[in-house]
Amino acid sequence: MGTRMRILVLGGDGYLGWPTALYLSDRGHEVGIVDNFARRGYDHELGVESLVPIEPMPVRTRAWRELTGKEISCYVGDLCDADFTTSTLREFRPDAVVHFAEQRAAPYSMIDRKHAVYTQTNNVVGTLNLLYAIADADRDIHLVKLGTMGEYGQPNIDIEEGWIDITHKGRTDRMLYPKRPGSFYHLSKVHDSHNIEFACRAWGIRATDLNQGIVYGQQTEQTARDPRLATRFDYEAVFGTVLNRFVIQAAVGEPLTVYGSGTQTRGLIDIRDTVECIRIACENPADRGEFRVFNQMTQSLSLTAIAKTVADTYPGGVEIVHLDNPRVEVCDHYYNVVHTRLVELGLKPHLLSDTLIGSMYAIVEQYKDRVDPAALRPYVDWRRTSNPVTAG
Ligand code: NAD
Ligand code: USQ
Repeated sequence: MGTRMRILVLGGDGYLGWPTALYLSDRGHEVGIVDNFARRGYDHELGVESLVPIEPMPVRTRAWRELTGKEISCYVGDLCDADFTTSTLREFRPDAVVHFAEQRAAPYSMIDRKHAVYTQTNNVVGTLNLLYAIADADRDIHLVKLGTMGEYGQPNIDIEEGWIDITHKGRTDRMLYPKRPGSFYHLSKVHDSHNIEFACRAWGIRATDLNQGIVYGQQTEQTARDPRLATRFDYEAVFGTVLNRFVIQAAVGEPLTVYGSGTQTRGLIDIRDTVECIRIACENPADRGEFRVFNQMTQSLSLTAIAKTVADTYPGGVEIVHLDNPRVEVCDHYYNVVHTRLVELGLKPHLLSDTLIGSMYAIVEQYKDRVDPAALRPYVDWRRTSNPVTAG
């Protein structure tokens, strides 16, 4: 390993933040976690829970200490509280801050006005407070921010890594790649990207925006060491993401719910690659004043191809249904994404395989009694300005 770094993981209680904190700690870095446990609150609000039970943070960190002798310090608070954010940075003195701490479900942001406003306030204000905290505490701190492939939408030209050279009326400039996202959640990430790029120019901050595709899988080498270290596994229609949902639907004998034609294509990434991408980004910081963008995905697949892959690997019969699409999204479109920069820095991708899907079936089998079939049905319709908060 190279230099031991101090890394603060914001949103470290979440699906990706927790495995990332363990991975970085395992690699010898000094890790701290920040979270306000909002995600556990959304479960309560929606009347759902993770398929795999998750332990409270003190139990998680104690288990990690027992198994490895390593400490992970935890700061409980809200990034929207500027004093908390600045004082936490001053106290922990990170070399890098990994920022996962946002409301991340597109359907949650589309429930109604209140949820859209909450999502954009939480995400944009939290990130803005963080930018001020870095500028005031130490401008050398490298911000590693989780963005999303959905910022770009599905343009009819190749998607570059954040920046594009445009020639217009005979003049050329390097500009941020144009964005056309598909929900108020995805829009919050676009607003963040613009704010971060400006902070890099204004204050000389160093930042990496990771435009990540849809993550699948539930275990990493570290979370698998003890059930107390498990991360969440969402399957319901608001927080459950497509591949994870399809695996769980297949395993409990429910049809796989493809929205619309299924010709929509998305970028995907295995959770084991997510944690490695974060390590790579932290250990290879952006330059002072640089706003660097990596497209953090390893392969593109249509929804139909994802459903077929899952159905083909399940030993029993699996039905695939096409539901009226509750979202407003383009179905037939061009999709060609450049995603070479993380590979150039050493990422060796795990592509979607039968073995991985098989190991996910084993996890579902263990907890399938916890699945509430009613929670699988989508009920947030993009065309309405008011939707129910819970299924049923
Ligand atoms: P998650 O909801 O499981 O985790 C986010 C964590 O942030 C939660 O523990 C939550 O309590 C915390 N949080 C939210 N707002 C906060 C605030 N204001 N202050 C402090 N803590 C706060 O989400 P996830 O799936 O782990 O995703 C993490 C990040 O990665 C998100 O930014 C998301 O947009 C991005 N991302 C996720 C995926 C995916 O497929 N899961 C794909 C691409 C990008
Ligand atoms: N979909 C189905 N059936 C389902 C669920 C979803 O067909 O049962 C479709 C959706 O219509 C959409 C696609 O699958 O076309 C992806 O939906 P999703 O819920 O898996 O993912 P999305 O809403 O895009 O959001 C997720 C994460 C978000 C992250 C994003 C990465 O929740 O935090 O930013 O993936 S990306 O898609 O690249 O923007």
